[in-house]
Amino acid sequence: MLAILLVCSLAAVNAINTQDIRRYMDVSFAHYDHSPLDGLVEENEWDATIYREDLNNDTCVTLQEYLAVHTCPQAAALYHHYDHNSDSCLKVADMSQEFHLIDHSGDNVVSLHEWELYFQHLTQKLFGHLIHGPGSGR
Ligand SMILES: *[C@@H]1O[C@H](CO)[C@@H](O)[C@H](O)[C@H]1NC(C)=O
Ligand SMILES: [Ca+2]
Ligand SMILES: [Ca+2]
Repeated sequence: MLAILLVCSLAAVNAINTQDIRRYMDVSFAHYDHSPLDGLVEENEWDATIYREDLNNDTCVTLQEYLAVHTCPQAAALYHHYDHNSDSCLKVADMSQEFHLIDHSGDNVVSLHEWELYFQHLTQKLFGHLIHGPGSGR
């Protein structure tokens, strides 16, 4: 999924600042928003990204499949974050659960603002030690 490209890009840069993070997030949002292209990310746009990682088409994305698609060192941490019920299968249900976390306002669509908040929290949670910026105390 493109979300991991975002996270990998962020983690790959040593001294990233909050301005870079925002630019990466805006680009990734635009990639997700395509059907329909309406300035919002709908759940179908979010959930569909999992099919590309399901290499054997059995509706379960294993860690092995995930790491075959995403080779950055942070991929395993992100996989475990998304695997909500820890059954070692990323499924549409996991993606759906995550979507509703991103949709903070609960209106079943994700705005750019919700997207930015979510990825700020996610990157802080998983890779906070890598992110430098105003207010980070470094
Ligand atoms: C899985 O589905 C994709 C897209 O429909 C197809 O390109 C691919 O060959 C399929 N892979 C297997 C192992 O069936
Ligand atoms: Ca859309
Ligand atoms: Ca699979």
